Amino acid sequence: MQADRETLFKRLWDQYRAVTPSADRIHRILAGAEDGGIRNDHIALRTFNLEKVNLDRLAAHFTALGYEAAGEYHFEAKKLYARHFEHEDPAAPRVFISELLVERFSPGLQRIVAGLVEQVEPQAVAGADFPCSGRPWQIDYDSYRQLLTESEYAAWLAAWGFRANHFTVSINHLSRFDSVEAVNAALKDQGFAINASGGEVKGSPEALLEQSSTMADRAEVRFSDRTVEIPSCFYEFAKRYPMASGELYGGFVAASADKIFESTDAAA
Ligand code: OOG
Ligand code: NI
Repeated sequence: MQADRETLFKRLWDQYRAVTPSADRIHRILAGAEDGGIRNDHIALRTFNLEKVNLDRLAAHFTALGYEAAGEYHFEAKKLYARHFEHEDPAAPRVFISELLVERFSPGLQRIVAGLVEQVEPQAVAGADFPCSGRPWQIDYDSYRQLLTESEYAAWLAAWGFRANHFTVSINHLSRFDSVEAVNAALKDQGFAINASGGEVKGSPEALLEQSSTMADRAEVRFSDRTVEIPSCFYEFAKRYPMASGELYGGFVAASADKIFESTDAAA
């Protein structure tokens, strides 16, 4: 079972790195000499809430590996619902899965998304590699642009499909940095853009979670009619604080997550 989990996370990581050249550079900056010392706090995946590919379908791959459903989160303005999943092994990253509430969008967006999901083979969704299977549909550039006018999330998902959209370094497990501010300063010094939506540090010690993220790298996507460079994936940094019990808080903070989603927006 653990071997299966390691295989899935290795595939997710390799798939993520392939379109996120910043990831290796950031690893080197944060871990320094003691490489291998990076602990992942969580990863995140995105999907549409249509039956064939919804949050539960993605989550099934993680619950099969021993993960259990934990917190749930609502994002009214972005029209998203999310849950996070935890594993009893503290070395296993949490998994944050969100889904777009497709029925709340225009008939035009609903039509495009239905056309994408129609192309998905149900056997592919059940396959062990589904969470890192990438984009199981064809999409033309105009449809991508149309989705972008209503939902950046919808457009990103339509272009990139099923993959980790970010990995998250656990600052609690770093030895050279102990705050989100210090991580941000080191990365900015090296020329990385930090997501400033809602402030460069999201959350607070009182909220028991502080987070920051880079703005996504850019990578080429092959649309059915042309190849275009668009935002790909980003890196996140999280520091958790102890609850009254002394145990580190394990959940997410919706107000912060709302801004982290914007890390895949095209840079302003
Ligand atoms: C997930 C954004 C939320 C967090 O840590 O709060 C998040 C996404 O961009 O898909 O990762
Ligand atoms: Ni995150």
